[in-house]
Amino acid sequence: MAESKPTMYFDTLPPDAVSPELAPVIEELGLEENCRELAMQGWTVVRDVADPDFNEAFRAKIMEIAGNAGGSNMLLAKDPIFAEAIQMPKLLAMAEFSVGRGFLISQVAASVRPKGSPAIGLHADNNWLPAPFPAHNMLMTGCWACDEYSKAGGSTLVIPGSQNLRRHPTADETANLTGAIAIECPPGSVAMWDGNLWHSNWPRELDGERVVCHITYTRLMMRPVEDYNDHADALIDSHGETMAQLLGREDFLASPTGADYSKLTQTFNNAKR
Ligand SMILES: O=C(O)CCC(=O)C(=O)O
Repeated sequence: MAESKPTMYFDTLPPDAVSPELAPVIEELGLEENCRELAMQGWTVVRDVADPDFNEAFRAKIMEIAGNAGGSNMLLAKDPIFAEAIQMPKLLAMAEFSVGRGFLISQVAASVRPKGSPAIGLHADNNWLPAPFPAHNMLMTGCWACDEYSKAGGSTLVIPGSQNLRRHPTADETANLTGAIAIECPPGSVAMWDGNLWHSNWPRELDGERVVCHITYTRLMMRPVEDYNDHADALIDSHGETMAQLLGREDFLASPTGADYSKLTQTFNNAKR
């Protein structure tokens, strides 16, 4: 039987619109208010993403893999529970709303923060995008709070309104954290934000540790059309450093080991020049 050809769209959905195809899913999952909050304030908390048994098993697995090191990444490759987590229906629906149909997984990492853990530092996750940030969101991060999120417990901090500035914070803004508030939510919730929102986390003052899985979904665009991965080593051997840059080997993205943090600042700087 001949395959039917998809009809070409000639319009683009506005950044805060839910597509007609996604609307019934959002309604069934009770996410209308979350979509409104994510569009209007740049962040939202989705509760009960999984049942308490899953949350408990998820926390235990993260502790097993990352407990001693304080964190881990490339988690999809380390245990099947992460594939289950990133495909929870509420997360997939919010990701499609935020970063569009056909979105990709960008990062599945975990952090384990004991008492006294320092703050991560204020930033917008659009770290490798130049400002002004585009109207459509490019990157959606969800922090799966395996434990209760509170300020004393070292929860995520957000600067309400920063998402409207469509730029990276300055050094002063990063130091001052003016207007910062804590996200507070029960275990098993996922706090999520768009790539524009300035955020960090509070130092942890409580005993025990804060266990979080950081899940980032990204819009599908800006990948190269041609996949040279199988040819990259030979091309770089023959042509050197410029070829390494052209094939994405000189930045911290798409790293087979998760992220090459020695290249992180350089990558973020490149995006601003
Ligand atoms: O650990 C947190 O609360 C914030 C994490 C964060 O900044 C991120 O995942 O982009």
